[in-house]
Amino acid sequence: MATPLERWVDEQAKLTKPDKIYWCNGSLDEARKLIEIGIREERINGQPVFQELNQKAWPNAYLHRSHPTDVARTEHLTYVCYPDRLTAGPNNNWMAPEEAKAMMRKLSDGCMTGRTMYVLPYMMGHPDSPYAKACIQLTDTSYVAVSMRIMTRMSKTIIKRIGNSDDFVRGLHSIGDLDPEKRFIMHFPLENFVWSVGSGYGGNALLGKKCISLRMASWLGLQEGWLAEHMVILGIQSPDGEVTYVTAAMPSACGKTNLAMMESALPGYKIWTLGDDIAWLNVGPDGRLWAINPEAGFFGVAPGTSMKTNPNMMRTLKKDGFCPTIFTNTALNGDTNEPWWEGSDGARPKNLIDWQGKPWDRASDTKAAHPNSRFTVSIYNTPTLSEEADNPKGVPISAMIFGGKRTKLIPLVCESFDWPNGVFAAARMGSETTAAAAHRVGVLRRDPMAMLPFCGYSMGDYFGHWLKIGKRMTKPPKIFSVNWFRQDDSGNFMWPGFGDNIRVLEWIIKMVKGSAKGRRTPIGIVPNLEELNLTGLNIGKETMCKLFEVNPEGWKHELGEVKTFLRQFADKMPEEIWQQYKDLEKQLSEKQLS
Ligand code: SAT
Ligand code: MN
Repeated sequence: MATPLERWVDEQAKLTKPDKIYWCNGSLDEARKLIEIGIREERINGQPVFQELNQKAWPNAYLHRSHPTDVARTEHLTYVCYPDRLTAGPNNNWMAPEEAKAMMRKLSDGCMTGRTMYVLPYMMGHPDSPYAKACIQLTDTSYVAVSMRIMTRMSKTIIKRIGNSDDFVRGLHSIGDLDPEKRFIMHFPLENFVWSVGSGYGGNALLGKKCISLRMASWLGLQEGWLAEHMVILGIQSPDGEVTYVTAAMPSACGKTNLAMMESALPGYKIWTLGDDIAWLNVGPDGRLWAINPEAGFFGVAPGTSMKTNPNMMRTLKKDGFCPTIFTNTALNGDTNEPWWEGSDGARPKNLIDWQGKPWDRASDTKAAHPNSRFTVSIYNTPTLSEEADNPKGVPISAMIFGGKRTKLIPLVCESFDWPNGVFAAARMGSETTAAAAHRVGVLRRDPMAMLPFCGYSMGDYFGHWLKIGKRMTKPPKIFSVNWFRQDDSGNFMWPGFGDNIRVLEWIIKMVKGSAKGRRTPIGIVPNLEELNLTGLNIGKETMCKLFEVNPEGWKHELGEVKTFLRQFADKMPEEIWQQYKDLEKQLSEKQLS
């Protein structure tokens, strides 16, 4: 008798009609074989899937160039499919499940003809973790198969573990013909199923990532009482040796990865990395919040990554850790066969090939690497990997940090008064847009908890869920907002960022431990300047004061925008958040009068 898994794979094969079906075992040997196939046999758009890079300088590294229209997440083609639209909320595109399936069946009929279907058995989370989920993804490209081998814990043992059960998260993926008109990423949370056709790009195609670990998992978390969040997890070791674990949520391409691997500018501090993108958070029996990283790799933005901005990532990328590393849509040094991107170390090479494989035209104002070019690399290559990274229980979280790119208004750091006040701060978060998704760059977009593109159900219910989780904890993490990106009137960054952000983290730890008090403002508690270690920094007192200024006029304007944004969640908006809103409005008016 076939198992539910075998039957499901069989059904999908009948529809997609691959030439071959190959069940992956997750070994490193196999990953190397898949790379060979991608170099020598498989073609996408007439091009080899992989190209070997300079193995001496970049061990196990390969270059992949995507279809030129397939370079970022396509939020407008991403849907969640519940029987009713209200569950999806205004933050999601919605389609009725049967309609979505009929459309996807048409697009998928025969879409793997001439290709191999890879069956990928993998876990999100450590296999021993009670919070981990068993998943199966089908895909028709070696690029996705190898990327998933890097990003997840892939192993044939998961097939055994699933056994005769049908309790596994299903993902069906095909690059189709890469036609943007026929590209859809469909989620069926009620059926544990994600169906993606027409894109090979990370967040659209590596289904374990945003699709399963955020959109599907957030829905599951709502049912089961936990949180799936767009957060890094890090341990901050103080000079006394104690490690404090924190999470940080920031929209894509706002420096989460740099924060998770930061090299401290203050002596005696050390950052330990647990994850750079996603956290699954459960309330432990001790009343604290515990975090695991469901992933096992990094899918990071290459441009801007250098020994100056993120030395530990450069070490990670250059380490001979046996597992393949993939560069996608970076430029190439035509003389040395090394990957290159804007903001990397060293001078621009003379013979530079752009991300589409053409000689880079010096006279043009185009970038040689795509602004959303990426690396896919194993977390086990990381020199700062925390000892607790594989702890099935996860780590206890003392503080949660929320941040975005805001050139004005938002202070460098601010602690919320309590959990509900922190939920309100996170719900009104905004950020200036980046190149990680296909939309205009640099406009302010509200992005609550950095989850707007990833919350698999209405965010009104999501805020309510956060409030409920808060009530279940006896020792909830403290909630902080940060903003590394404030600019002065001439457009210069006011705070140095990167390794100097440890100064802010140090204050956060002091607040957690009760050794700093801060100063109360209507929006939360900001540091007294003497509580911040600014030794060795060349920033004037005036600038520091500006970084913590609360401008009532500016905040009133902000609140107006927040109101418009939150109103769209209508009846699903918890009353407690509106109460927070009113309290803040009142305090700002009082401040203005005083
Ligand atoms: O969504 S991706 O995983 O492709 C990258 C991101 O936007 O964080
Ligand atoms: Mn992300």
